[in-house]
Order: sequence, then structure tokens, then C-alpha cells
Amino acid sequence: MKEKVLEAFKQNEGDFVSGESLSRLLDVSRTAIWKYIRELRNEGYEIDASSKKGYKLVNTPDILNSFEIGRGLNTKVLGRRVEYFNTIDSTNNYAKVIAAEGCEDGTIIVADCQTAGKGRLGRKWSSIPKTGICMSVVLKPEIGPEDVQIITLGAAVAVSKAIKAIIDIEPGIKWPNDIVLNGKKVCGILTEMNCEMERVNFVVLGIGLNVNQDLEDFPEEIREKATSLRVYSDNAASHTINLRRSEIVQRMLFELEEVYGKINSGRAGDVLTEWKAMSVTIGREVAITFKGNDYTGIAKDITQDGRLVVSCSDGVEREVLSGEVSVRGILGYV
Ligand code: BT5
Repeated sequence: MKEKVLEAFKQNEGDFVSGESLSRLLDVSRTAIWKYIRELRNEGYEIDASSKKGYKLVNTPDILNSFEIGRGLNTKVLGRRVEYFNTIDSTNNYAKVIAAEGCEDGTIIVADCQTAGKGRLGRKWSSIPKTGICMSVVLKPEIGPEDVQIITLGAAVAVSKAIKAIIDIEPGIKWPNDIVLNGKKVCGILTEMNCEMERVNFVVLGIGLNVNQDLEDFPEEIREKATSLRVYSDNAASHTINLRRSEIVQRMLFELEEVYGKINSGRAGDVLTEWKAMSVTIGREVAITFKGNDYTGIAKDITQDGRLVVSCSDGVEREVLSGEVSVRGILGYV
């Protein structure tokens, strides 16, 4: 119902819509309309009311909900179904439940805040209400379980392209899943998979992106290594920028759909090429943990299935599939 009121406002951009026409449209009383208006205001929509003319939507600040994401979404598969939560434990956990129940390819779950956001290897992803994007995308790719790493790499490419489109800066990708701006982490990606021997049932692609946080919003333990699109753009433009998260979600889904199309049509090689061009890992000195031992070396390349090839200082070339890789000068390895 509330969405219908919003739709009427958006169709009459800048004009008053009378309470009477809204109550006719929704087939509810004018008191009910007033209740919806109050709820929308509580969500942050700025609505003028005039006893003679009715209601006018004067401003939509940075509001993340399924209506804002769905309106103007330019995709065919991704985001056709959007589930939005104010607060949830982890969008990935919820996505896994509905994926196991058979939800459609491309379903997305978005939350304003997570109370138990997950990173890789049991680590945590911290989120601050009303500032970041926590999103999971359920995918059913036409690839084997051994190739699933390409989804993480492709997602990093897609998010980086979306960032470039929004704030006109090319971020770097630290293998395999960190997106960095000025050497600081702005986005993390967690891919979880459900598969059989030779078949992927579904992949849950979890993306955490810092958008409108100020530096002091981050917990102290990550303040040194985290950044947000706003912190980055404020520094560049020396004034405060407020970005619309729903537009960023739309752009991420658009870019992700392109990547997904390439992966599903046997063009993962193109995705890898793009990844390499954005990589801050390839060609750099790295520290790795391989089969329980620590090595340093130069990251040389990435294999078709997404392994990082490291030419180690003991003369041996090693291929790392997942786990820890620190890049000198970026996020921790000094
Ligand atoms: C990741 O793990 O970077 C994957 C993060 C994925 C989060 C998304 S949000 C939607 C979906 N639902 C979930 O529950 N998760 C996904 P990893 O590479 O292990 O990095 C985790 C580390 O990043 C932490 O140990 C911190 O050091 C750092 N970190 C935590 N929160 C951060 C933040 N908001 N910004 C930057 N760094 C952060």
C-alpha cells in the first residue's frame, strides 16, 4: 500500500496529490492515507501536507528499501525479487535459506544493518545502520563447483565498475575479494556455495560496501584500514557527499548481470582479463600462507579457475586457492 502512495508521488513528481485521489486509488479512507504518509515520513521521505492541495513528495534522501531499488532497475534477472530488511543477522544466512527453498536465480536480499555480518574464515563484517550496503545475491550459474571462484572475482569487477560509475574513481582489487580505495578497504565479498559433486545448486554472493560512513563511524579496530565512498570523495572534493545507496545497488546489479552473462556464456576469460586490469595484487610483493607455511614472493598471475600464482623467494612457484594473501603496502603487510 505504502508503495502505491510512493508510486503516485513519483508519477506526479513535484506536484501535490490530493488525499481524495490517493484514497480512491488505494480504496482506503483518508485517515489510512494519513497513516501511510506518517510511516513514509518516519522512513525519511520528506512530504509536504496542505489541507487544500493534499500531499507532495519534496525530497527522497538516501533511503534503502525495495521500492527505491526496484524503481528504475535496469536488469533482466538480478533483483527481479528484492527482499529488504532494516536489520537482519546476515543477508547471506537468509539467502541460503530461501535459496534452499528454491527461490529464483537473481533474487537479492538487502539490509540496512546486520547484527552478525560474516567475513571469510569466521571473521566478522561490521555494519553501521543507514550508511552501508549489505547485500546477498542468489545465483545459479552454469559452471562446475571447481570454477565458482570466478563468481567472487567477477563480483569484484562488477562492484569496482559500479564505484567508478558513481564517484568516478577506479578502485583496486586485492585478491581475491577486497576492493580498496587509497589502500583501504571499501568493500568485502563473501561467496558461499551449495553444490553436489559436479553441479552447483546455488551460490550466495554477499557484498558489503561502505557508502556514507564517516571515519569515526567504524569500530576502532578497523578504522585504520577501512574507508567508505563518502570518506574517499570528501577527501577528494573537500565537501561532504551524500550518496544514494539504492542507486548504487541498482548500478552494482547492472554491472553484475553483465559479468554473470559472460560467465554463463563461457566468457569467464574476459572477466579474468578485466580483473587483472583492476588488480592491485598482480606484480606486487605479497606474503602468503600456503599449506600452513608462510612465504613471500611476487604475485605473477591468476589462473583460469582463479588461483593466484606466486613466485616465491625460495624459487618455487605456488598457486594459492584461498586463504591469506597480504599485499605489501595494502591492508596490513608493511
Ligand atoms: C570479507 O571478509 O571482506 C567479506 C565481507 C562480506 C560481507 C557481506 S555483507 C552481506 C553479506 N552478508 C554477510 O553476512 N556477509 C556478506 P574478509 O576478507 O574475511 O574480511 C573481514 C575483515 O574485514 C574483518 O576481519 C575486518 O578486519 C575487516 N572489516 C570488517 N568490517 C569491515 C568494514 N565494514 N569495512 C572494512 N573492513 C571491514
